[in-house]
Amino acid sequence: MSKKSYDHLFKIILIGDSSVGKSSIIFRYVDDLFHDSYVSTIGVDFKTKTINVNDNLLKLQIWDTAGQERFHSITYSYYRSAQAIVLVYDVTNANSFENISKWLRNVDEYAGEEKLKIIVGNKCDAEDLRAIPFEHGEKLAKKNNIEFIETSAKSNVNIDKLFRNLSKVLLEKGTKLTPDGNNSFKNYTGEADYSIKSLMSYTQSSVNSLKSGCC
Ligand SMILES: Nc1nc2c(ncn2[C@@H]2O[C@H](COP(=O)(O)OP(=O)(O)O)[C@@H](O)[C@H]2O)c(=O)[nH]1
Ligand SMILES: [Mg+2]
Repeated sequence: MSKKSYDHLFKIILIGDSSVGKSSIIFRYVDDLFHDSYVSTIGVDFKTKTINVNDNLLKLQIWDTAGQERFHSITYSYYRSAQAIVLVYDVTNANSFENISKWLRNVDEYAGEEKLKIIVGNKCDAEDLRAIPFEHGEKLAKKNNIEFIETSAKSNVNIDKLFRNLSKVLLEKGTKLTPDGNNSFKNYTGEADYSIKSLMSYTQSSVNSLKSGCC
């Protein structure tokens, strides 16, 4: 009889235009590798990493997208079982930033229910080529009431923090958010359905630590 090797399983998916660095972020996080020229297709749909957060073993199943990105249409089935959605753009590519709004609409349309979301501006190491200032990313995220962080898969900036803090929020949701519990989430209404559906309104206060700059 095998004992479960983790306490919680969280599914996190990365979406965004092609070439923004989604696969690179996952590679860096899971394998601590970076490929400068070309990141080959992962070959499987997800990679897993088990981390310890507050004495809980969390198994993160991190899903990549390959190919579908250019259609801006990831299927409902891809979104529905995820607990968290990471929307990635490339700070050196204005188009990829403008398309974040499309990706957000896509999530609203297909995810079915509210998910924990975060906008990620990747490639913040490439300061010379930067097209989107940090503040623009921050403003877009604020407008949509979701969190924001800049990362670099290349220089390994904020990659660990991105997943660790997402995991903390997911864990808090699972372990602390009870109808009569003394939770730290603002706007909590005390509804019986305190599952992930209600999470998004609370994330503003609970993941403030995600709000940090980059390079
Ligand atoms: N400078 C820089 N380049 C990156 C970074 N992340 C990815 N890249 C490069 O951007 C290209 C596309 O990356 P990839 O992970 O395949 O993007 P995906 O299509 O979103 O999965 C590759 O040439 C990577 O080496 C980063 O943080 N900084
Ligand atoms: Mg890829």
